[in-house]
Amino acid sequence: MSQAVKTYEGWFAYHDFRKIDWNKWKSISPSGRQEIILELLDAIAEFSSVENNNEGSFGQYAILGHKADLLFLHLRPNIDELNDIKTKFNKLGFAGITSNPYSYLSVVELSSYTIDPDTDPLSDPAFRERLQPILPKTQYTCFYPMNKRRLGEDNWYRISVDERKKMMKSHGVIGRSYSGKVRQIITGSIGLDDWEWGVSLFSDDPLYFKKLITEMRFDEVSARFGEFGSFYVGCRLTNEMLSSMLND
Ligand code: 76R
Repeated sequence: MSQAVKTYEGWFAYHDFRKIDWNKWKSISPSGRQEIILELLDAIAEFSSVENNNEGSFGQYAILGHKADLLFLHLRPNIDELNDIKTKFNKLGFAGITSNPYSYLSVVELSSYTIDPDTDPLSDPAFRERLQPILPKTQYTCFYPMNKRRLGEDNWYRISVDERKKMMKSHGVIGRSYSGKVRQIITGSIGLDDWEWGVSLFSDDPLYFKKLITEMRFDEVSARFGEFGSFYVGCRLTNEMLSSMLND
């Protein structure tokens, strides 16, 4: 039996993907639409206010393609708050003109593969910041869920800890070569959602997503063990951009 990896958990993450029913939206009177937008912006102000006291983080994005139109991304210390957020959002007038094609529940996770066993990560402020991250204010985001394969010789969960460490080191070296270009937040979701991890990437240039992910595909840990779900790419929305997206 191989040894489980020690992990450190931080804030819980709720990726709430929404699709807008534009016909329904256009059937509402201009003043009714205005009311709904104002109510939505009020809720958004409340969602983002947690960042002021370091009690969570919030981001909103316009999603490209047919899979969704919007992503509301919440980080909070516990899932009770995420549940309250869900209920609050669903009571908004805006929720009535959207559907919920996808969502993802996970928790910010750092694994001990590349951490010196003699350090106490929890007393390190930089480490805390990685477990309780304020979402980067980059222009673009990319989200996808993934698994580590369990098939014959390619069973991640039967590989020795030393071998996994070696592979994760090489993975980290590729990742760090994108330092300053791509920020990643890895969230663990074993027992929380359908895949084992959520990968949330942030960059000011979407081509870096393609280049980084391509490079990782050729690295052993992704080439042998990576299994991926659907990809969602979004543009960060300011409140003004969100209002003008909804106004005609
Ligand atoms: O060295 C370190 O301090 C951190 C090293 C590191 C770990 C342990 C690291 C670095 N990652 C780690 C863990 Mn990662 N990561 C992904 C993907 O598309 C793919 O092929 C995989 C999706 C990307 C794009 C990515 C990016 N990483 C993990 C884990 C958990 C594994 C486990 O516990 O078994 C997963 C699932 C995963 C997946 N990784 C980095 C990056 C980037 C950009 C870095 C450098 C980050 C930095 O320097 O801050």
